[in-house]
Amino acid sequence: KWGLDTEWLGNTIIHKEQTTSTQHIAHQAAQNGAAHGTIIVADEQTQGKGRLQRPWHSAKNLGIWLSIIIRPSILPYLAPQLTLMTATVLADVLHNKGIEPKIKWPNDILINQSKVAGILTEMQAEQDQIQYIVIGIGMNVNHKQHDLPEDVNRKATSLTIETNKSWDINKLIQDILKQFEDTYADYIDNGFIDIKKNWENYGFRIGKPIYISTLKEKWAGKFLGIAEDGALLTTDKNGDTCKIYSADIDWLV
Ligand code: BT5
Repeated sequence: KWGLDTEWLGNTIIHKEQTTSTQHIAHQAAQNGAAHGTIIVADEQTQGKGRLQRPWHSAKNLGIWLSIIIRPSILPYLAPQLTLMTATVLADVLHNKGIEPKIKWPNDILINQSKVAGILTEMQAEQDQIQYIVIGIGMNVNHKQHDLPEDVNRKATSLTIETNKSWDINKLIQDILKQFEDTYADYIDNGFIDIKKNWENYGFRIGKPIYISTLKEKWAGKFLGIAEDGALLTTDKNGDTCKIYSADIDWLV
């Protein structure tokens, strides 16, 4: 049915017409032993989620609401690299279709400065061993403006709004999973180096001023790039270089 062109990714696909969140189903499946490469995909989510329990708007049949279970043998502290890797996967797929996406650290894909997709990476680890990671991908595809949420931190958009045509969601899923499998193979074989380079081609605001908000504070810094481990490299309040692992960034437009 799905017509995938992959070797291991999506060998098991759990499809739900409607579910709370594909992340939720993925955690359950992974805890019950679901294989590396299992995919959960929904036509509609009633409780789609972003980072920090924020809601993710997931309208019926209009977008890609998908979670991937992987079981990599990497150290847990490197898991944020997989968010950045997935962002390059989505950016490459869109780029290959003639769209010019940007990646906003850590997990947003933008087209014309509006958010078209987001990534949510969740990990289950014990000490230095990863049990599994769930990578959630949400992409607005065939939404018209009125199908999108308005109470969003950054203006939302969809592929249809940006390109004035409708898209085949199944084909996009095929392309994303193929690109994910290829990029993941490179990551496992060669580490983060190629991905970092590719990320920096798409990275939004590199070299420019940004606002950084962590749970504790907010300040203005300069976006210096990303570190080998996937952290954000920026300047702190004293102008010294620092590494940030978890934050939201923004900028003046
Ligand atoms: C994200 O979080 O961007 C991660 C989104 C991951 C969604 C996928 S869908 C499949 C899987 N199952 C799930 O339940 N989740 C994953 P974050 O950076 O925290 O951004 C969340 C913010 O984006 C919200 O607070 C809104 O402001 C905004 N937002 C919500 N829905 C949106 C949408 N459809 N398009 C654009 N922006 C949206």
